[in-house]
Parts: sequence; structure tokens; C-alpha cells
Amino acid sequence: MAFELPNLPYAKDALAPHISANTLDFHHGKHHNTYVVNLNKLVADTDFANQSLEDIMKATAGDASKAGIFNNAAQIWNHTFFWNSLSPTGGGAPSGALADAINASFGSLDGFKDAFKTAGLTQFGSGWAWLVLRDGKLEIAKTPNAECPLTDGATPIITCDVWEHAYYLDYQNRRPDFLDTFLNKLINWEFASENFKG
Ligand code: MN3
Repeated sequence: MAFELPNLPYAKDALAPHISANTLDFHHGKHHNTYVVNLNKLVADTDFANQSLEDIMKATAGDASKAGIFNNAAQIWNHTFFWNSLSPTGGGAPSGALADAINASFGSLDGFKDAFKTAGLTQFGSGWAWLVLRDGKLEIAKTPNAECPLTDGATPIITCDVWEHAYYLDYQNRRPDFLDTFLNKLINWEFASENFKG
């Protein structure tokens, strides 16, 4: 069974004007798809071909000889997680146990937004900003390139892609504006709550 590009969980124009259909054409249809094509080539006729993305990522993380496999597998996983971290009806505030945990860890929802935005802005070059659960506590994380907190013992709750390809067509160099839009208009708190419950 070859790996396949998952469909977006909404129509390609559903996130406009915050993320345009043009960006999703490239980001999902070209970038995400390329990782799928590359991984299928790299794992053909190996034991990895029948493993889950998570198992491949955990088996290859930190192994320089398997960097190509790790990077493509993790970028498939990260992007699928990112599409689900966005919603046409996103933004607003979390509720229930997740809201309580955010207040406990960051003082308030605004405290969370400030910390998440700082992580996204200070990830030099390409990478990802994350809200993760580690040892029962919520934390902010940032990772370079394809790296994912999943291989470091944490449970991803929500992510934002801060590679330039995620925002350049709509925001050019304005990563701060893209992160503000993610946090205030697009973040999918229902998806975050599902991940938080585990
Ligand atoms: Mn991307």
C-alpha cells in the first residue's frame, strides 16, 4: 500500500480570505503531495513501506542516514495535522478541560497566543510552532524543518506551519500577520480538544 495524499478537510476556498485557494493549491496540491511522492519512492521495497507514518518517524528521527525518509514522512504527517488545525469557523476560544489547562499553563488565552506567536516568530527559517502535551502539561514548542514533537515524547495538540510556502502568496514576508490570523481566525479548537483528550 502506497502512502496517499489525504484530501483537505474543507473546500479549497473555505479559508479565504485568510488563506487563499491559490495558497492551498500550492501548499496541499504541490508541497504536501511532493512529500507523498518522495516517500513512496524512498520506501519502495523496504520494511518501511508497510509501516505507519508515526512508526517511520520514530524509527528514523535523528538518524542521518535516514534523513530523507524521516523528512518526507514527517512532512506528510505534519501537514495533515496542520490542515486539521485550521477551520473555516476557527478562532474564538477553547472550552472545557482544554480551556482550564491553557489558563493553568499560560495564565490566559492571550498568554497562550503570545507564547505561541513568539515561538512561530523565533523559529528561524523553516519550521513549525506547536501546542503540545508533555507529562500531562501543556507546553509551547517550535521545531525546525520537518521535525515533530511526536518523536520527542510529546503529544501534538495544534500546529502552525511557518515555512514561507505557508504564507508567502497571501502575506509575503509578514509572518507575524499570518500567525495573528491563525490564532484569531483559523485555529481549530475542536481538533485541539480531541487531541487533548487523547
Ligand atoms: Mn508546509
